[in-house]
Amino acid sequence: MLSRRNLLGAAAATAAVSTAAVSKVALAALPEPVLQTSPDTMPPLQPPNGRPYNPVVTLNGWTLPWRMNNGVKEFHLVAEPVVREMTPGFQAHLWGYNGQSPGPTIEVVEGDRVRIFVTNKLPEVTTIHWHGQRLPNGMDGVTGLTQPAIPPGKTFVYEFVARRPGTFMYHPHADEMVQMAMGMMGLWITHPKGRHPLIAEVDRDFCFLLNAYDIEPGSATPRVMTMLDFNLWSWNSRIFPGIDPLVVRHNDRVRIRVGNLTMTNHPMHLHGHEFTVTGTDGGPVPRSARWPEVTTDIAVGQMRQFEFLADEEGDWAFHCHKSHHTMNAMGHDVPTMIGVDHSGVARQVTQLIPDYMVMGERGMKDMTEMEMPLPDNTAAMMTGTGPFGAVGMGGMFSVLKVRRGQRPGDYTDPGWFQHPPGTVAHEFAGPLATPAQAPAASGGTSMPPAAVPARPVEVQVRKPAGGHAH
Ligand SMILES: [Cu+2]
Repeated sequence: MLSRRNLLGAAAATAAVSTAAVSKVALAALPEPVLQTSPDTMPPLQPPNGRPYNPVVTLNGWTLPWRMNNGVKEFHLVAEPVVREMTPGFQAHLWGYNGQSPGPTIEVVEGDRVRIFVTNKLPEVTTIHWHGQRLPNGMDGVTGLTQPAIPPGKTFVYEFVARRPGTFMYHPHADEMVQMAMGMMGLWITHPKGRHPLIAEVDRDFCFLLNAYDIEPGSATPRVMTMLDFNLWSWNSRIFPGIDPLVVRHNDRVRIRVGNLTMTNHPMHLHGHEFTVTGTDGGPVPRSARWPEVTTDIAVGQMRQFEFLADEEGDWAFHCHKSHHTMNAMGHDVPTMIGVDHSGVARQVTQLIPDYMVMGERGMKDMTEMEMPLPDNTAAMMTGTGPFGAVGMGGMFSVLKVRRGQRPGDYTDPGWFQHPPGTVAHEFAGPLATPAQAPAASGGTSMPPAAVPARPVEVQVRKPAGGHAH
């Protein structure tokens, strides 16, 4: 048996093995961990020391303060169980860092020497992998391969120079399936030192991670064995309407950085503007390789940063374009009832089950207004209220709010957009026209009768000659 004294000695030896470059003085003085439990979007953390940079805004998140120690930026991450409000009324029991899932964003500057203390308060081993970074192999955080796992109750230290500017993330490389399904992840931004030819200076710089959970309505802990059939699609472990709007000033240059740590791809779609993908976790995209988009697909384990000029005022939807990802917890067993008249059945069932409700015979939109009793701890499937009624969305959905009156650096929600008169789609009030019938080719049938034998069809392909037709 090891005595307590020997145990401490063993721990110190383990730490020394993995952190040969760290001085004993640094180890002796562990920085106080900073905790944050509010789900609100925190204002950007202006750097109090070190090289200056323009900080990011983590959607429904925050940036971890550091301690400067002889020119080294020291951070302290604590891996621990957390309670995350995913949307008002719905609390999830997740694992995260420093009081939250995702963990805090780490912001440093190209060339910074960074030392990160990682304390494990989980019931099992963990590590942290610094996704996308150039670093010494032994700092890469892969359990068993590049370091011993961090046992519960122990603190390890990572140290490296942030060599490359860009958008990165961190997550465990230990029991990953469980630990990422439980919400362990965070963003890492390395700002360029000075002006960079491929990295534009922007007025607003937002970041968030795509994550997904499978939490049975009425319960609070994710099912960690789920591979594809997640029921909560989130940004920074928040679901609409719990995701804060991205508030910008009219004509701001805006950058949005998104990382995907779910099990599927997410085509991110912005309304009202075109954007350009300016960087990935591999670095800035060469200018010659950039093109305009309104949707960019983000595959698993990828990061994308995209930029645009916010020159159209309004409340612009910004969401994943997979329609199932803009919904909240749902029963996947709900049959499609569109077009089925089951009022007779409903009457009979109601005699047995008074609360029975018929759903979906006119589509599912009715569910947005339905006063259906929900279990205590869950989110409505399609929810959110806008100035014109129910939004009928959930999951990976938010709003880009572009306002003339927004002050520089002000991220407070300006409320709903006041549309100029005559610029909102409205009911047509004129006389209705009789539907015109498009001329049919033969006898009014839209498909050729089956009896007609198939004949070879001659196709002529003509290249445009000379000028194009207009
Ligand atoms: Cu999606």
